[in-house]
Amino acid sequence: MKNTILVIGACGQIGTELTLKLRDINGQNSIVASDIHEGSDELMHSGPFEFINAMDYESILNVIQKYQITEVYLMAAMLSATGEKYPEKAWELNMNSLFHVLNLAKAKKIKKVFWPSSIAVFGPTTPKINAPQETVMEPSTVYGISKQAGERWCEYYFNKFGVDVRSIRYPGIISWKAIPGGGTTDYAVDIYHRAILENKYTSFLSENTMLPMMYIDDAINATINIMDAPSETIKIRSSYNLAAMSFTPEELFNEIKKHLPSFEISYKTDFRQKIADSWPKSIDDSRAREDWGWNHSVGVKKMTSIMLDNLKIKYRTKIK
Ligand code: AKB
Repeated sequence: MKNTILVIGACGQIGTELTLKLRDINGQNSIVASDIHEGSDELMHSGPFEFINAMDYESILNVIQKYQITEVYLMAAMLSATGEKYPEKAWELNMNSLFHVLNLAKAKKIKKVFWPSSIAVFGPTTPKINAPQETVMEPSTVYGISKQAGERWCEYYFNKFGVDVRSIRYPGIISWKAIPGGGTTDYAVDIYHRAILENKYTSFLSENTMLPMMYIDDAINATINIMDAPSETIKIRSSYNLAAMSFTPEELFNEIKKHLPSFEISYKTDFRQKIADSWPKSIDDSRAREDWGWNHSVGVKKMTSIMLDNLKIKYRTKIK
């Protein structure tokens, strides 16, 4: 039987491009997008869309039954920076939505689940360089705590109930189609928009803050590849480390400057600096490479060309 996929949180930064790619691969009618609000025209016009509040079990179940959904990608979450402003809401959204989907899989209403974790599961006591797959994890943000707890629950549901749940720890994701919302790594997206629109940028992270990052195409490929991999190759049922590149705001600025020589940067750090300082600078993702063949293809140079080329087109009428 053909798989029918529901993407919850389809209008967010990753959800948007994930849904479009899944529709390209599987045909538009096999992929149902859902969110609490509408998304881009491209997303809304490329296949079915349903309003779903990820905290409402019944609304998820109704859509699963209506379309005979077999797989769910749960992309709805409150990220690290917003989570610090609304700790209880972040915990509620991030945990309740996960329980709903895990319980639907446990009840055999769906066969497979993708749930994203994050580098935010790591904390100040984790090794900073090449953070290992298995290591000390003492996350200091609400978002990180929810992702760490979520990982434990995923592994528990797999071991106890045989739920086929798969997960990766996303680093900061850089993309141009949809804007990220409420993350600490968002500067690495914002900087490109400001470069094109204003030729200057004020970074909320300091010049030497190095963080693990990834271009969206690699993140989408990893997500689809881990879901397509044979079940026995997925040996880690909490969440896989995943990496592509690490850079600082200053290094990114210098790369953009090669394309826009008069681009200027200044630094004004805020509460997000402390969050960034609690995360590793780089990640050891050898297990994902060994187990299910993960490989990244975009580095900082290529990403910068893609971002600037596409944003120039997007903002054609607004560029000063
Ligand atoms: C954030 O900055 O909160 C996210 C993440 C690293 O999960 N982009």
